[in-house]
Amino acid sequence: MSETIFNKIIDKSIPADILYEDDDVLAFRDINPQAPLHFLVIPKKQIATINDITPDDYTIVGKLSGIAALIVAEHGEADKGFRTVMNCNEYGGQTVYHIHLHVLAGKPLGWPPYQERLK
Ligand code: DGP
Repeated sequence: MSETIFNKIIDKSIPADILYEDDDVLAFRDINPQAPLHFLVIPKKQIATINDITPDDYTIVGKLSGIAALIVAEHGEADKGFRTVMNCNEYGGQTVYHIHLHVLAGKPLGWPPYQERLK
């Protein structure tokens, strides 16, 4: 599996605005924010896509949501609400092949996220 830019953020060879870190999870602000608070929560272990998650990863993948909620609460946005999204592959809009939970908060978020008709 080829490394991604997120490995460089994990090993601190490129900077990021880090919001949370422990032995197996890192959270940092998205470089191209789509909401007043937009950050990514990633496992330090590289898992390329949701399709590559194995049962051994279920605990860490669940932890991404728990840490997301913790950080949103720290920013005072938990009660108003927020959205988490994990894109997968081309049709899902994934551009970095190291799974990451997008967390968007701080404004009302439209739903559905696009207006194309179902084919
Ligand atoms: P996705 O399209 O779901 O794969 O989202 C990838 C996100 O990663 C995108 O919203 C922008 C963000 N991103 C890409 N490169 C960097 C980077 O070098 N630093 C930070 N902080 N975010 C990045």
